Amino acid sequence: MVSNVAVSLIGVPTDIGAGHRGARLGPEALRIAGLPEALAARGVDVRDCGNLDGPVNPWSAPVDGYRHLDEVVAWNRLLMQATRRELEAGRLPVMLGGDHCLGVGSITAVADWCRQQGKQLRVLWLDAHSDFNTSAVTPSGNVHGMPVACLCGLGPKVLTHLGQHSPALQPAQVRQIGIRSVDPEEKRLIKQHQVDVYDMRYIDENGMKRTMQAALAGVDANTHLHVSFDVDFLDPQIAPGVGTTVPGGVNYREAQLVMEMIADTGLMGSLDIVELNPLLDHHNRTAELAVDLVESLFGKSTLMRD
Ligand SMILES: [Mn+2]
Repeated sequence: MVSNVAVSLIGVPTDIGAGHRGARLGPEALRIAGLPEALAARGVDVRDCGNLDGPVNPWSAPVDGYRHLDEVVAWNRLLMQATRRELEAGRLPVMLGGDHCLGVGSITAVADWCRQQGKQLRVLWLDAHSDFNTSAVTPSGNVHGMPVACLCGLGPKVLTHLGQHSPALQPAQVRQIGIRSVDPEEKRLIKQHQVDVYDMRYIDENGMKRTMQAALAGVDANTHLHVSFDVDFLDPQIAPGVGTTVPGGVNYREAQLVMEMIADTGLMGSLDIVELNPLLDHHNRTAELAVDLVESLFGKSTLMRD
């Protein structure tokens, strides 16, 4: 049970970096699925900051390898500022996305904050994809496939230099879990930059407990854990409401274990919930599942313990 935690929900209703429209409805779907009430029931002090208000999605073709780069930057700058504000207020920011390009803004703010506070930052990237594309190798130009690369200094200067330091992150600070779809050139980049990837085969062979022990190895009381939860991490059979479903994902029990093992550390300092697309969902069940898992992140156990 997490207590004395103050959480700020930051809605970011945009699909500016995605290949399908609809993730802009994610924040409302998470609220309707009862996220604020569920956290309050855990004893969490919840403040819903409402939604950020950024540019509309022009739904235009890529220019120089990026779709909607100006708008992507505008949304990420707004989110970075909002995230920093909540961190400075001593609160745990929870970003309600929106697509995963927004991870640049939230994590840049968190990285700046951790540097300032002398904290070690570890990013857990729960995702079907590595999101390590660059304009040179992206098949689509959709920036939601690029945030990890941007955070590690590969990408357009407007995104790699969003915060006070560039790069915001070193690849060694990132652990990717659930990966099962990586573009060929992206794979080369991941290997070159030595990103620590726990793909589905690793999970199949080692089990989720050992996977999480490996991903959490080396964290200590001075670690700030940032969890970037792309809903496509989950198997599409249980989480159909995302634009980029990939079969063979994490099942319900595995996902619960991931969340509970993160909660057990007591180190989570910030969270993204991204890529939920209610237009592709069935009766909001994916949002309800996301809320269920976030409850576990905040200490609700499915097991007969404490
Ligand atoms: Mn993603």
